[in-house]
Amino acid sequence: MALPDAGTDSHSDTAPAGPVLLAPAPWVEERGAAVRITAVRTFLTAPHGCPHLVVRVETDDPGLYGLGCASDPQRTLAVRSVLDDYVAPLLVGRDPDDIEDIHRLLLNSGYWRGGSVTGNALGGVDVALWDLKAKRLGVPLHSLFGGRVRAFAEAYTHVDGQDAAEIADKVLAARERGYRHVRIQAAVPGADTYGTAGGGAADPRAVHERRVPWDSGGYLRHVPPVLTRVRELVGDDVELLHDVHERLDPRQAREFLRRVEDARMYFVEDLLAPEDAGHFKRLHDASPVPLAVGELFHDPAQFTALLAGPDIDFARIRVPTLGGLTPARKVAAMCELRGVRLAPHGPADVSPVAQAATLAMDISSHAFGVQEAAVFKPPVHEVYPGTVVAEGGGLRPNESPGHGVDFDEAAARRYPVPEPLAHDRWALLRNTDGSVQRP
Ligand code: GCO
Ligand code: MG
Repeated sequence: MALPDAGTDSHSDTAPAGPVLLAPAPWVEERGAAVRITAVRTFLTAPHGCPHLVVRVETDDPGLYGLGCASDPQRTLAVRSVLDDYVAPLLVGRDPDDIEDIHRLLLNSGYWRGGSVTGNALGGVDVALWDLKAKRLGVPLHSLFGGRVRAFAEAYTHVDGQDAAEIADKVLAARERGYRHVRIQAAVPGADTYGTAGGGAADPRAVHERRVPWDSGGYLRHVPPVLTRVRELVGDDVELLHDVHERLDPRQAREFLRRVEDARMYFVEDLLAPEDAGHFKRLHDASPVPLAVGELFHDPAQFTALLAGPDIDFARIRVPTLGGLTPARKVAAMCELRGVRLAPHGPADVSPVAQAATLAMDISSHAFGVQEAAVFKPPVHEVYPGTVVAEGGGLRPNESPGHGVDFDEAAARRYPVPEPLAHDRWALLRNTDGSVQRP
């Protein structure tokens, strides 16, 4: 028996005539709406290799649509189901202008709060609605957020290597390309180290077959002197960042900060896993090394807890996971008021649609610090016309209406998501004692 629509008494056997618009906005019922949402469509594609999930919110105004990104490489199909099976039916018939109302309604609709799957689904819709609103008004998205406060967003790129000399050479080469901020990842001999060739997420099956154990103690002994040596080799005319990727426990984290002080890092990212975030205050009070955290946060409350002190220096907001620009901009405003800077997440598993949306926030926020800037492979530019490319170490938003990035469905079909989805890559590492390593 089909479940009764929520618009009817679950004990009645008379189904409503057609789909019921649940909790309709009374102001829309009174005065109507210029346009209505007619469909929420999702598209899977992988032009860079990692899965992207694009959301397209369509309206009864032909040619007027908004694009969002709900890309979660670890749970792509689950996010797509939330969108297709739960969110889309709830949105059809609504006024796309009522972004805050829709965001709260979608949050409530799941009842049980949060989680990255819900976050990414809501994030995809939210960015699409902001894109739609700006397109309807004929303005670039940052104009809706108060306009520009900077000409470009400072960008950082990634380099990695087997030793300090190799890393330093790559840093200097990146500096030559105009980057003033460079993330450096050092391989730990015999370990699958995040962010280095073959380590971490690079090749999940190879990591699985290699069965190389992870040794946090080895990472703690090996990496700080490499970071310090890189600083000695490249000098102070470039900002150096490092991503610990949650590989240390609080005791090791405290020691790590002590050992990297002379590297004069711009920030050290994800020193702890979100589950250990309660230790950030003590670490932040004890060390001059700037701390960045947040790409794993799916609830703004995870940021507000750390901004109260503040116990961090940079908020690594991942716009899709946090639920879109609506919550992200609220965290950004709090960062501005608390003296914390933005360093939004943006590797290649965040599509150019989300990158452009994040850039609209960066360019219009006084809290902005630096933006992670993926270097996308050529097929990405074919699938996403308008993809923003870092120039001179900075990202400049398009001035076209909306976030300025489009989506070519035909091109997207030429880059299907590889099967099986590399969604299990973060579950493959075990510690030397055989326990699973928490990424
Ligand atoms: C970063 C991140 C990524 C994540 C990836 C997970 O700082 O760019 O740590 O590399 O690991 O986005 O899907
Ligand atoms: Mg990271």
